[in-house]
Amino acid sequence: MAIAQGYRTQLHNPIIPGFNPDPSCVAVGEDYYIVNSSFHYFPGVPVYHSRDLQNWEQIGNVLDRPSQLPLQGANASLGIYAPTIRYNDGTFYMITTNVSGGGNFMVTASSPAGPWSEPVWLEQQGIDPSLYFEDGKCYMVSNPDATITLCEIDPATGKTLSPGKALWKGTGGRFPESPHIYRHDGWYYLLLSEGGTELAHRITVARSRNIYGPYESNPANPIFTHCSLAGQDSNIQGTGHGDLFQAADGSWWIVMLAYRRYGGDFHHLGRETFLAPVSWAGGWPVINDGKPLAECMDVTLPAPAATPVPQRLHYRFDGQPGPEWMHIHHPVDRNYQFGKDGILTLTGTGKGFFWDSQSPTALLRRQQSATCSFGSKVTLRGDAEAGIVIYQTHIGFAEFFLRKARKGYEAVVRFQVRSISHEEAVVPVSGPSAALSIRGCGDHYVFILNGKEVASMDSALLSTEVVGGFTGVTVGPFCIKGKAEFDEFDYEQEN
Ligand code: 6LW
Repeated sequence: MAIAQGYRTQLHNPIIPGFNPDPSCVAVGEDYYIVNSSFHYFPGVPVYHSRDLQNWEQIGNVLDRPSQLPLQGANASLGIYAPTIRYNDGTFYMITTNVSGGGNFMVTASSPAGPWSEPVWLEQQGIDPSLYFEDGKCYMVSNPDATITLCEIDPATGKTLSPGKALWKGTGGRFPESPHIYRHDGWYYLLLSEGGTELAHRITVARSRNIYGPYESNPANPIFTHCSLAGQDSNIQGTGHGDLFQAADGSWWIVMLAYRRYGGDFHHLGRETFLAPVSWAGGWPVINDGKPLAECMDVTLPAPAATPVPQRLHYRFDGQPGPEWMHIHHPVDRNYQFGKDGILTLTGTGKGFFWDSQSPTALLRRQQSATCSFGSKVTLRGDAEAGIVIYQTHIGFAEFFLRKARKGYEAVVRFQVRSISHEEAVVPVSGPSAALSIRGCGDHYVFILNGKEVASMDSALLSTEVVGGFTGVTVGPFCIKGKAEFDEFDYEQEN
């Protein structure tokens, strides 16, 4: 194969920071698309596009209609698990599992920005389904009974056309998952992750001359993990759940998830999407020359890439919000009014975030850097409770809000950490309006009322290790009860 003539540069990892786990990538010509899992959020499964592999723009969400995404009973550990994106014969496919409603399904589109079809439900269960197309046939793999299993399906109806064939259980690590099949130099490769999505996460691979097996395990397995001597000191941990792809210049790459730790062995931003180069040696894929991932890596990209710039976003809510904005479950539309004057008016439901089965009134986006700042000017209309939130799970969030006091109004900083609900600060304010902002400072947050610091919080208290879930923190305006106006929302982050 020709040696790739690319652009030597420094790659900044993660390529898609913040809560963007379980990445899958497809290359179509010089365009690259990544999808990620979304759990109990609506809309679900973000789609990112890039032409340089460094800078990724969210161009939509695959599941943007309630009919595609039943979320009843879902929480930050349920709902939509790992998606796979593939392209065949002019059609994009996204296959995933809704673990709280219906199991495995796929949707199709002629453009990854959408619209995507209604779900086609699939018979073979197990999580992390993937597709492989060859010679007019469509194969599906997933992991029922902790065994990677292959069947042929009719992609139009989802009907299974061949009985499930057990291919591999992995090398003996727990949770063999995230299977993908590829063809290279006459071999079929079966890429897996084992060890679970935490510290022991690892990527393993097997190969066969026949798609149905038998598959031989790579003697060098695991081919990638930070749960090793080389990786133990890295701040990046949990590396796994990879998907290989070949770029337009012939070079091979892998996207995978990993998380970065803050304030000890804690991560609150969620599992993020990382990129690494792949080479082939002795008929096996080698990831990043066997070296651990780093936040800055010397690589040869297929196209010149701009260095990512810090983001300063100034949201005026004067129309439908962009694709980065999400809700917990399906929103009650009438509770969100996007004014022509850029003012967002939210109406509370009386239910807050400590609630599993209903959508609280909140507009949330991923916190994509540990160093960031966000906030809004909030005005209550009468007896309301509203402000800004950092949300991880229904048992892990921090609210900074205004409410009516016995006399006048007050600003409150309230933490929910597992079973503890705690008011860290209660500060009188002169009227129903105040500027509320939160600064993320890596291992802690600072809460700022009208320009003055009033409280702080360890970000570890909102970490996955403490409050669970498969997600990462999201931030934004919310209203618990009554009505409140938000005069624009600012979000700034350092990379
Ligand atoms: C996902 C599984 C995993 O389905 O975590 O890290 C699960 N890997 O493959 C949820 O994200």
